[in-house]
Amino acid sequence: MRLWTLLVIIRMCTSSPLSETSMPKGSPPESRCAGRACNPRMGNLAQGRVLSTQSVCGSNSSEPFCFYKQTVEPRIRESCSAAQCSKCNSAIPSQAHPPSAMSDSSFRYPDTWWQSAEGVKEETLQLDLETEFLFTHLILVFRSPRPAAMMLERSQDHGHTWKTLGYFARDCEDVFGLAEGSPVGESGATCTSKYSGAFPCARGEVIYRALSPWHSVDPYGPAAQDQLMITNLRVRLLQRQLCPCQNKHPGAAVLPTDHYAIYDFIVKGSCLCNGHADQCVPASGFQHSQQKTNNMVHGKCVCRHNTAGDHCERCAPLYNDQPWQAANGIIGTPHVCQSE
Ligand SMILES: [Ca+2]
Repeated sequence: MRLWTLLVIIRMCTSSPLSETSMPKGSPPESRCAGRACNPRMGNLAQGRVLSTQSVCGSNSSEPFCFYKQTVEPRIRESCSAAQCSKCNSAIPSQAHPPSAMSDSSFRYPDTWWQSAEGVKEETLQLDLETEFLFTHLILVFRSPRPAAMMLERSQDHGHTWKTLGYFARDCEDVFGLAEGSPVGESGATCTSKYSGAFPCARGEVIYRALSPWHSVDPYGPAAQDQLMITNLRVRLLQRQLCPCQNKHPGAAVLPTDHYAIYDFIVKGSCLCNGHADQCVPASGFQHSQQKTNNMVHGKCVCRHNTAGDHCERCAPLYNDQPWQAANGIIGTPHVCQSE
């Protein structure tokens, strides 16, 4: 994943020399966009935004819960660590585990987490964005064992229609009736069992990449836009599973461990500017969540290359000599709009 991210960033920063004549006089300094395709920095789209869930632990009163900190599968099952117990209460800050604890900074607050109510079978986590963004990958870090089954879905029209991006299950055939790894119909989504093991019981990850690492594609081309553009992202947790250590301790079966818990919900992506901006400002309709963050990824492009619009999707007035084009992210050609 890191290599792929690096490749895309390198590609997005690739420059090609620009002749002086195509730089209009008196335009603002073009920085990283001068003479080449450019893109705003990537970040966590969930940070500073409202993430919603169906339930939260201790929403009405104090609720006891137990968990396992077993981070690796023990060589001998008998050497499993014992459960630890605590309680949650959403009215007491030190015992609250709200959805916002998943989207805070994983570096500054590595130990804050969201937790569902005890006994829920399914949960839906949803991120609603105020405009279109590019989404490249998702990383979830669980505090409970990862679900035995879950789905990732996205919308490109503010929640009117949804498409499944990925299926995750311990047994793809059994849960979804899908053969592992083979693309489903037109959507091309696949099912994987890689991220659904019961171990580790804490800090297990689920990772989804919107483009496969060997896929060479222009990030501003129509194919990538269709694959990467989102307005909403939804994760459906469909089946819980217990930490296998729970069976190894007498009496542990009755402990309250029936919940989902997640440390981090990281939605890697960027503002969508068609290769014509390296900076974005708050889009209309943006509502700041209560959490403070310096690393917001905003949605309205500060357009360069004589382009205009929230996503630099058209030429600025008086620069319509040629039809508008997205920049080319592979070879770096900026496709600057020219004056008439
Ligand atoms: Ca956190």
